Amino acid sequence: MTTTVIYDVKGMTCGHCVRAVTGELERLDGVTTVDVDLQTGRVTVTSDAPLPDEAVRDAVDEAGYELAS
Ligand SMILES: [Cu+2]
Repeated sequence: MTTTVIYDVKGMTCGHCVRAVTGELERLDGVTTVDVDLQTGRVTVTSDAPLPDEAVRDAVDEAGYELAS
């Protein structure tokens, strides 16, 4: 079942940040697309199955940013 969730990521300021976050999230099992809106910090992640919150949080952390809320 395809799932789309929008996350708020703090601290992204440029295209490099976008690529870092996108790259880490794309490595998660089942993720098909990652779309980052730099202006708003909104990250839209589509996956084949629901993603564990913890996995998403760790991936964003790994990229060097922070998941809001
Ligand atoms: Cu940057």
